[in-house]
Parts: sequence; C-alpha cells; structure tokens
Amino acid sequence: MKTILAIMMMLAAGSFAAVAAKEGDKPFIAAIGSDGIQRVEIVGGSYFFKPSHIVVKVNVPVELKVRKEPGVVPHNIAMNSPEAGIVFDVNMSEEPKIVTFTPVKRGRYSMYCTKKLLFFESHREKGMEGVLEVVE
Ligand SMILES: [Cu+2]
Repeated sequence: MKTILAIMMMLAAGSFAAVAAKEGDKPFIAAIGSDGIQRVEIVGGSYFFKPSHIVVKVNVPVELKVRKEPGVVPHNIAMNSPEAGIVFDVNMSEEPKIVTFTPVKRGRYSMYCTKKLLFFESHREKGMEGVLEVVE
C-alpha cells in the first residue's frame, strides 16, 4: 500500500508540472457537423480536462467523445445540470466513450471528476473541473 501511495504521489507531482505548463483555458467552440451534431473531444488526466472550457449552442445535440490519458489513476467525467438537460457520469478509459445530450438552457455548467482517494483532496478540488458554456 505504501508503495502504491508513493507511486501515486509521484504521478500527481509529475502531472502537476504538465498542468502548469499548458496554455491558458482558451474556450473551445464546438463545430456543428453536417449532420447537425456538435462534437467535442475531451481528454482527462491527473488532474485536468482538456479542453476545460467548452462552448456549445443551445438546443443542438452534443456528442462528447471522452477518453483518459494512460495511467493508473481512475477518472470520470460527470455533469449534473438537469435544468439544462445535462446529466451524466461516465468512467473514463483509454478507449473513447461517447456521451450525448441536448442542452436546453443557456448558462455555464460545471463538468468534473467525482473521484477521491482516501483522505486526499477530491480530483475536482485538484483541478479536474471544467465549464460547459451553453450559448444562443
Ligand atoms: Cu479524476
């Protein structure tokens, strides 16, 4: 157990440097395909989502393709905004998974990882949180 913790600490320290090095959170604006679906690819890792700020249009179907960076730390991506028609909780894996929904209300909604290891801060507190912005 001690060894596992030590490895996780090392991973956490390593990825922290990676997060610090990445560029600022430029909003990613979803493109609408010829089939009328807005598609976005999201990569999750310790402890980030990329992109972490996504802009989509209201009342247009959204397809998120989510996957996890290789690594032993488990991650998920969840949203709980029923008022906007967006509720899901998906375990991330290296194999991409598809999440679909249609946002029905403008606003800024939080997407986050719900994982937490023992007494440590939650992944969300460590920075695994992003914004889905729904616009007209
Ligand atoms: Cu996580």
